[in-house]
Amino acid sequence: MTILVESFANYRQITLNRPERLNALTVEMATALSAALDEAAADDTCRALLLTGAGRGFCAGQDLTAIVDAKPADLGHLLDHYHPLILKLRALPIPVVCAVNGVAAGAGANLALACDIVLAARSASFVEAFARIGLIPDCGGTWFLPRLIGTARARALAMLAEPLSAEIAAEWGLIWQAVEDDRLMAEAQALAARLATQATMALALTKRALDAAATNPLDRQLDLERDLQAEAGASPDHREGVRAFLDKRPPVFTGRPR
Ligand code: LHQ
Repeated sequence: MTILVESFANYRQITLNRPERLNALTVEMATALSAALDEAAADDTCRALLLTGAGRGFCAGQDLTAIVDAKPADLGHLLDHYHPLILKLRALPIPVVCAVNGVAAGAGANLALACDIVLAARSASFVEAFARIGLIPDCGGTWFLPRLIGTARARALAMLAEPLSAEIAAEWGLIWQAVEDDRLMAEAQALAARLATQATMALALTKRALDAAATNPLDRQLDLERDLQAEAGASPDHREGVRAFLDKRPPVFTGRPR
């Protein structure tokens, strides 16, 4: 199986599972991942997702053995499998934590960057490897990089294809945190479990607003915030949050829209 799905109390863990190839991506894997995202989204009890990789790597990007003889059009067709996955991850109405357990290269790096909160093991690295094989960063790389770390760093990473350590990635704001290798999964699971107890709908709407902000002018973004706030305000979790604050007790969120 190219991916493994484990269910915990309120969240699911998806593990990319081709460790002998550093979890390099194939169409089969992308299809399985896409189905796993759909299943997670359809399950009301699943209120967060954790994505990680089996073995010593997170994901080495496209499996190069599969494209060695590919025609130019084939590369485009391949991305027809990967790019919808990136959009699906961004639009998922639950938070997605990524635990980058080892090297994240090419599309694998950008798959990690598409997640909401990225933790990486201190020994992990990020490589926008595309330039090494005469390609451009895909799977959102040219969108995520400049937004996360600014154009100067984005251009150098994309053009030089040098590995970036987890620590510098965190320092630059490419990811949330670098953590000790032996603490990675415990911390990532604790984070997913914590997010799974939060007000799920508000988190989903927050994702939407943050993504829209990348292209909206301020006036349109303020209108969007007003509309989404009205939606969030109609949720039982909003009422519970306010009540819990006034009662001086921790809130108990259900994650249900009504
Ligand atoms: C691999 C791979 C790999 C196959 C390691 N494929 N076997 C999408 C579709 C359409 C158009 C094109 O673009 C894309 C998006 C992309 O992702 S393009 C970019 C593809 N990825 C790369 O170019 C990265 C290639 N890999 C590497 O540069 C290195 O393997 C990294 C830096 C990831 C890790 O280096 P090391 O830690 O030294 O490991 P390694 O190179 O020894 O790899 C371990 C094994 O995994 C090895 O196999 P072997 O049989 O010798 O043990 C590699 O051949 C295999 N492997 N990446 N992408």
